[in-house]
Amino acid sequence: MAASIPQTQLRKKRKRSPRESNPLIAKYWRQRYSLFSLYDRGIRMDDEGWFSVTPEAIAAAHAARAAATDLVVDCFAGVGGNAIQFAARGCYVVAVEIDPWKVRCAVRNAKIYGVEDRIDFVVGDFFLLAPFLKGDVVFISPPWGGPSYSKVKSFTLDMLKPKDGFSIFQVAQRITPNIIMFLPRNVDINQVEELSWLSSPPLSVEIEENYIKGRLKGVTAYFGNIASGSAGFLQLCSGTTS
Ligand code: MGP
Ligand code: SAH
Repeated sequence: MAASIPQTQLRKKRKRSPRESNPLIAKYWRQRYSLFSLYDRGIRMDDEGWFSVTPEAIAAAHAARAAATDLVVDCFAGVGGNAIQFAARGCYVVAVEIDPWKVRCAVRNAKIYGVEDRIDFVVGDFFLLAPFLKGDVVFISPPWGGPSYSKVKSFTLDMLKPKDGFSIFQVAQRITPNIIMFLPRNVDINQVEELSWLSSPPLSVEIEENYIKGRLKGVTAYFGNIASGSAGFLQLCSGTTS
């Protein structure tokens, strides 16, 4: 009589992908199709790219604010999540990113989405390049200091990297007052509103919450002509994305 083999031994163990077993990346890997719907076509990211890329539906909502003919400057382009959606909207994009490896990923990712012809990738420091850049819309999603950003009750703008949010905004404003800023969900909203007062007269500002499958992922502030609402008055809305 054949000895019975325990069921647990019979079940073949599924091989976990390196990303699935990397504790830093695993939770973002599980969300991979909401980050890039075309993920399986060969999307490339590094660790920072995984936890920083804007989910596709949110990036598409950002892009929908621009006119199809607009020139957009993406100041901190990462692996291309936002630049790709602006280009897919029809905009022409100057995508600035300091890390050459991320730019290589972004170029490849843009090719997968068929929009590489609409994006000029620039490897460089946004603060050095800004005086030479022109655009109808500026998009800002700087580093938030890694996934631990959510540990604090209130994320203040001085916690943004590589400079505080007020300095970043002031540099961006010299390109155009039409600014989109993607910020942590725990950001101090009063400080975000204060950014509009850096301009004289104050800029219109609209603040939107961005959800994916009912979970709050971030907060977007729109300034200038792309904000709904009147100058100096905060327009708060809950823009459920997907
Ligand atoms: P999260 O809060 O780290 O993950 O990032 P999640 O899935 O909401 O986890 P939860 O369990 O805490 O709910 C949410 C989103 O914020 C990411 O998908 C990115 O789009 C964005 N994001 C996160 N970080 C750490 C950064 C960052 O440093 N820079 C930028 N620009 N975006 C970030
Ligand atoms: N919106 C992007 C994610 C941006 S994460 C996406 O959807 O893919 C922020 C990026 O800013 C990081 O990739 C980081 O390398 C880059 N960065 C940091 N300092 C910079 C600087 N001084 N100039 C340009 N890019 C910078």
